[in-house]
Amino acid sequence: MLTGDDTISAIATAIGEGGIGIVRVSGSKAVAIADKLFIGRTGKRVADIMSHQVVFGDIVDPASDETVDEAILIIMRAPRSYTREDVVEIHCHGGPVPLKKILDLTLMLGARLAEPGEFTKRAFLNGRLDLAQAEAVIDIIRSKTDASLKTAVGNLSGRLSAEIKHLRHDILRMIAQLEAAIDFPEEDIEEAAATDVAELIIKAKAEIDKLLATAQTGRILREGLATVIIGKPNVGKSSLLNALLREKRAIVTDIPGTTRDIIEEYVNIRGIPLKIIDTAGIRETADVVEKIGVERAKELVSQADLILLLLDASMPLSPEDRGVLELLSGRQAIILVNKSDLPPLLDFEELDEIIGSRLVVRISVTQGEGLSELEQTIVDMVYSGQVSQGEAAFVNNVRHADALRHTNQRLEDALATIEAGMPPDCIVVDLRSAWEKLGEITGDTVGEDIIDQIFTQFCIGK
Ligand SMILES: Nc1nc2c(ncn2[C@@H]2O[C@H](COP(=O)(O)OP(=O)(O)OP(=O)(O)O)[C@@H](O)[C@H]2O)c(=O)[nH]1
Ligand SMILES: [Mg+2]
Repeated sequence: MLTGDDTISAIATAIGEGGIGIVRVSGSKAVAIADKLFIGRTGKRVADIMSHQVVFGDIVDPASDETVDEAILIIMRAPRSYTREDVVEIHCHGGPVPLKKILDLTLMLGARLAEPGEFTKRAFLNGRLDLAQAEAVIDIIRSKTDASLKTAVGNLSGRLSAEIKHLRHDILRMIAQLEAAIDFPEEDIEEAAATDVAELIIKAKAEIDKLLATAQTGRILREGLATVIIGKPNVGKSSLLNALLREKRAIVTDIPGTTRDIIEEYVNIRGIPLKIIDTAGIRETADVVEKIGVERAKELVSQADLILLLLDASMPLSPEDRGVLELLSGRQAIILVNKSDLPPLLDFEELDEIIGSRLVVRISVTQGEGLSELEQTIVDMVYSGQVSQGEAAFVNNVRHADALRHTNQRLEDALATIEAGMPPDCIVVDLRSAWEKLGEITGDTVGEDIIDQIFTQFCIGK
């Protein structure tokens, strides 16, 4: 595939003040553009600089001959570059003004402003990366913990892609086997081929199931475990958020109804990113602002991966507590009995009757007790025996998981076709469609709309 011959340019570093900033230019005119705005201290022309060499010099506005900034220039000639096109990187001082001026110069000299993700899109279209690898690039940039980084880096290096390629290869071999059998008119040869293929399909399905088993953990590592803290007013929800964050983020007072809005923060719990939300205490209330907060809290509960429900050990269960406990039905939750440093008044037997086999952890946020047990409980829940801790998940992306599930469905169709004693060409139709579904992951068989959708999630300059 060709990417067109226009040359793109963008500021590749984050906007703001920094030690250095980088303007990146990619395309057939990249070197010519750099030649017009860069004067090397040795006087060497940009066009004469060897690929992958670093030169020091000045960025000079050709219209006014004014020096914009000192800079270092790196030229990476096609195909040995990120996009596989000619790429020039201009490393200048990391301020918004010099960066913007240098970017403007490149645009004036014939480059076009890059769209979000366009460098990586070109890398994909030019075969430098497959689609799963390109998606891993954004996952690396966005990774929230070491564990999420590890999965993303694994996928950039082609870990998932290798599995997918291997599965697609297996399916192609099955197709070939069936097609060879079609050429023989004897019934029993067709039947034998179908029996062979059925066995291979079962094997392939098992491999896909293995990949899918990592999907839930992978998604959590990538997006964060959506966690809400709920409980009646004053049980210590905001105190818990602060303790997990190890900073005083939310306001804590002894006045019930302190938190009125929703507070959302990322917390790193032993490598698992938690997108943790502190809510307004849930109770019947006449206060309009608080009421909205309570409604929102209920809504959040319905969307959460994990609910941390707080109770107060120093008080008997109240109707408010029972109301909050009712929200849990069918949801993954840990019940935290807080304030266990105070004289206990909570009736645990009564609680057990209501909650059955749900996990209960006794904590005291102010004393820092039970928090490490809570962290371990969360870790165990997330990994839940499917992926051993420390081993990175393969599938961390909903798109990939969906494609794998669909592939499995098509493989099941193929099995049903075999079961029904249909001729080999019917089995081949199902297998082809499974093969195509798998190809969506690596981008071998994917529509332009999906490609565009993926790359618009990137930042400009990536
Ligand atoms: N003794 C004791 N007090 C605690 C503990 N945890 C929190 N508190 C106190 O309980 C009070 C309420 O704490 P918050 O964290 O504001 O409670 P909240 O659930 O966020 O309250 P609302 O925002 O009003 O719903 C504060 O005075 C905290 O210091 C604990 O483990 N032991
Ligand atoms: Mg609060």
